[in-house]
Order: sequence, then C-alpha cells, then structure tokens
Amino acid sequence: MNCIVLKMGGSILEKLPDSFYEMIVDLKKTGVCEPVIVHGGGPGINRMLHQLKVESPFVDGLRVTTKEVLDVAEMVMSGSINKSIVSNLQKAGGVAYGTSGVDGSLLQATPFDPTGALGYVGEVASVNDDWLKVIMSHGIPVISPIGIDQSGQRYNINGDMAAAAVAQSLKGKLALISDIPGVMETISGKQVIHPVLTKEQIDEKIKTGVIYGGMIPKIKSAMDGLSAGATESVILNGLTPADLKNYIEGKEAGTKIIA
Ligand code: X2W
Repeated sequence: MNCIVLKMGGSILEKLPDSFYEMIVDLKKTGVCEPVIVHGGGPGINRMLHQLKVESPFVDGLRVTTKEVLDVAEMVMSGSINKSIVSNLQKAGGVAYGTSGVDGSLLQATPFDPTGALGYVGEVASVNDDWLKVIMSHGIPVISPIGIDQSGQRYNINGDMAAAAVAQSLKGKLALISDIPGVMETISGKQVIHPVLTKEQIDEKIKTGVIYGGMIPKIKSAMDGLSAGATESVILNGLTPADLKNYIEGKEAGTKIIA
C-alpha cells in the first residue's frame, strides 16, 4: 500500500500551522497516498507529571514508567493530544479517527526491558493492521502510542518506535516531522541541507560533530525506522508544509535516510 506514516512529536505538535493539516487532508482526498499519523506527547506528559509532583527520569531516551506515570501518559496522549490532532484534521476538512494502540489491540506490546527497570515501557510486538485498514478505509487514523498485551496490561511506547512499527507493518514510508529543514551542514561558508544520507555518512557526521544534540535522537529514529522495515525514512520540516507535498511528489525535500 502506498502509505506514509507521519510521526509528530510533542514539541512540533504545539507549533504546526493549519496548512500542515490541510496538506495531510489533501493527500487523503486526492488519493496520492494514505496518511497515517502516530504522535508523541513528551512535553505534555512532563507538564502534567510536574503538576502532580511525580518524578519521571529517562534512561536512554525512554521514560521510566511506573503505574502512576503510565496512567498520566495515557491520559495526556490518548486524551487531549489525540483529540486535538483529530480536531485539527477535521477543521481542515478531513475525517479523522483517534485511536490508541490499546483499542482493538492495535499495538500489541511486550515489555521493552525484561529486567523491569524501565517499568511499563513497551515495544511493539505486532500491529493489528486489519483494524488499522478498517480505520483507513473511513478516514485518517491518529494513533496514540500506548500498547497492550494479551493479559490486558498497557504499556507506554516511545512515539518514534511506534511510528516505525506501523510503517513496517503497512510497508510504508516513515516521515519524522520536525522543526528543521533537514540535516544541515556549513560547507565552504554556505549552509546546505543534505538531501540524502546513508547510515555510514550519518555515523561519520555524528562522530565529527556535524550532527549533534537533539538531532541525534531524530536521526537515530529515522535509521531505526529503516531497520524496522519502513521502505524509506525522511526528516521533514512541518513548519513549511510544502516540503511534505514536494517529498510525496518525488521532489527534493528534507533529508532522506537510506541504508
Ligand atoms: C514517551 C511517549 C511520548 C513520546 C514518553 O513517555 O515521553 C517513552 O519514553 P515525543 O513527544 O514524541 O517525544 N514514551 C517510553 O514519545 O513523545
């Protein structure tokens, strides 16, 4: 299926213009490709935990998830964040269905860390794509990354990992929507955006400091998406929605990550 899984993290969600949602609705209406949204919500979860005075440390980018933290993560992501994306898509003229990985066991999960040190952090064991395709036949799915196992236990799943698993399952492309135009580098005094990077080039650019800070986890998720079986991974700027259209049309946009 010609589909694109758009991962929208918590920080970009707070900044996306209406025109970005209009672009997604347009993709669906014109049938150019099937958009599927997987979102995160880290900053919103942090704010709510802060209000509740609950500590939630991260280990290697994953939030240590106690039962209390799990409830908050679910409340924030499957509740207000999921519904605000659905509202924005519908305001843009589309039909969208919010679901979490719990509904219809869409994201069947297992513990990420068998030692239990991370608590209820899950990884996706399989995606119920029958259910996903039913939603896709009616509108745009908007997926919150909370998963469930056969015993009914829920898990907090990193949004990038959930998006990569969905892209793999649908044999689709994975687009990480960010607030930068792609991987940038200053060459001979001029700033350029790398249109394509291989995994080896990325490793090299991390080593030499060209790729640094917050860009590292983003790039790693794009690479993980590829290893998880997405057909292609790309980092796109959500603040300039034409980039998404250009990418879909096969024109240069963002930074494509290839094997
Ligand atoms: C993430 C889920 C949200 C997420 C968390 O609790 O923050 C784990 O770390 P962003 O906004 O995409 O970072 N889950 C296990 O991934 O949000």
